[in-house]
Amino acid sequence: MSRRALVRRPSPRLADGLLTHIDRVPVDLDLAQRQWEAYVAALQAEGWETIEVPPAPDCPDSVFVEDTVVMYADLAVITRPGADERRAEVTGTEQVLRDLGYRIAHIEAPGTLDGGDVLKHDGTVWVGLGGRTNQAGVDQLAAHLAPLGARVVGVPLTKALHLKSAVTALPDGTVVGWADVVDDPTVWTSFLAVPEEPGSHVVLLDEATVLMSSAAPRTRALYEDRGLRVVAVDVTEFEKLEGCVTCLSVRLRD
Ligand code: CIR
Repeated sequence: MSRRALVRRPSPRLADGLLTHIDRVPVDLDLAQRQWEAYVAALQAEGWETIEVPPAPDCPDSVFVEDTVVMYADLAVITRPGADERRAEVTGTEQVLRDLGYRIAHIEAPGTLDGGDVLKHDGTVWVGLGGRTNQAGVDQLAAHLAPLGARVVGVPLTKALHLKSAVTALPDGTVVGWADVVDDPTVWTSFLAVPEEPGSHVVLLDEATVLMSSAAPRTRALYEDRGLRVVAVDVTEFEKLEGCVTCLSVRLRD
């Protein structure tokens, strides 16, 4: 199985990105660029080939490429982002995935769905129903993924921007989250509350390795105690825009 990941370099307008739950603080563009390069280098060092989606300099949030597509096996479901300001971002992602040979489907109006709301593990796809993703979006995703055997489950999301701002999953399926922003942890049979908010975001690099923010050292230790290897990166400039490690890439596994 090849391991490839889409990434998209930051827009020069990154500092104008949308904010919903936090106040705007100055963003250091040069530092953001360096952090992005280090993030990409970390993926590559772990054996992931990175593929750049053409930059979208006019779209401040375009670096958060995760929101533009949901991958499932050989199918790319191009999203219809919940924020109008982000709708133009999907074009570049679709073109790259088409050129790579993936089958393409679309979320269409009145549906909205952001990739950051979609958490997949072992055939189950949880989708946060919050400010960005609506029921029509979830229903359309379920229809696209049903032939592939996926079970799509809508979950309430009122306290975080995206589902994956609140929870992600470890390789063994344990869902990890920052309890303050998780509406209903009983959705998951195995839920682990982590001690730091940025610790709830992990990108699975392989069955024993996770990528996470270096802003959560206690959570890192907790994961290491569970036998995981942790790769940590600085993503402070993206965290200022409500982004995290998951939003900055889309893993392709076929
Ligand atoms: C937004 O509000 O859309 C961006 N400022 C942050 C998007 C982060 N993406 C994600 O959590 N998947």
